[in-house]
Amino acid sequence: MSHEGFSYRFSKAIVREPCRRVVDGIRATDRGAPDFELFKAEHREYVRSLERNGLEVTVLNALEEHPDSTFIEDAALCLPEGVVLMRPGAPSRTSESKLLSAALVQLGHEVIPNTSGGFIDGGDVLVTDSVILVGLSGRTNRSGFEWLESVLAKWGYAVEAVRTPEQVLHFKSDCCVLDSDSILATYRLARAECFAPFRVLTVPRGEEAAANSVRINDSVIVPAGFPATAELLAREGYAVETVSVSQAALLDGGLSCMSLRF
Ligand code: CIR
Repeated sequence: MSHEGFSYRFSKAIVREPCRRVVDGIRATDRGAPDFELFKAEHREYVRSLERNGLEVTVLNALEEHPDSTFIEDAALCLPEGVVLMRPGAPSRTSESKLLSAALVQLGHEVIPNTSGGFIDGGDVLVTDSVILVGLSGRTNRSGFEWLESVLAKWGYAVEAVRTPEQVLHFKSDCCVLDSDSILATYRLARAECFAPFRVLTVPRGEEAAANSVRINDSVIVPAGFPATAELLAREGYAVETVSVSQAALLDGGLSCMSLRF
């Protein structure tokens, strides 16, 4: 059940090592394949920044047959009541949640299997302190949403379906929680008016990718290379850290998708 800070105060995280085949990961626009060694180095830095911010991080082995499996957030949703398996909407990613499930059970987590006939990606699920927003997208459909809603309703969560703008991969590609009352979002998402009771800080134009930041305990981790967003957040009183995700970005991935936080 939610409480102040529920959506950004964490003590643990699970990440998955990028595999060699990460270079074959899905991308909407081909701007070149990521460099495997650089991807790994950036991933290590990412893990360090989670640790610096107080998280105990479990690093799962790379899954060689699953190029996108380092984007672990799409395969599950971690809540205090249990881990809810997602059903990723990209055909090449559907089996990731089953493989993750086995690892989570080994780690002692209560895992709720996905029995939905639809699709739902964790990247479309924004957990805030007061409501869980689910962006319908190219990866998450109405029946995937309705299934998640029914699971979360049993635990007392308010869940709402919203729309992910067409050109955006996942709802959280374009927004993140800053605190109990505030969201960071792109103009195109803020315009969709799905954040009604929240204060919305909009990412300066040209820095849209910086909306995929993550608040972790006392810091907001922002992707490197977006100085206007970092400055905006610092001016608003947030402690900002930057981490480079240049290689994940080539596969439309960002900071939030590379960990499960709880
Ligand atoms: C994909 O297209 O599924 C991956 N290449 C990137 C997934 C990024 N995940 C996320 O935004 N939650």
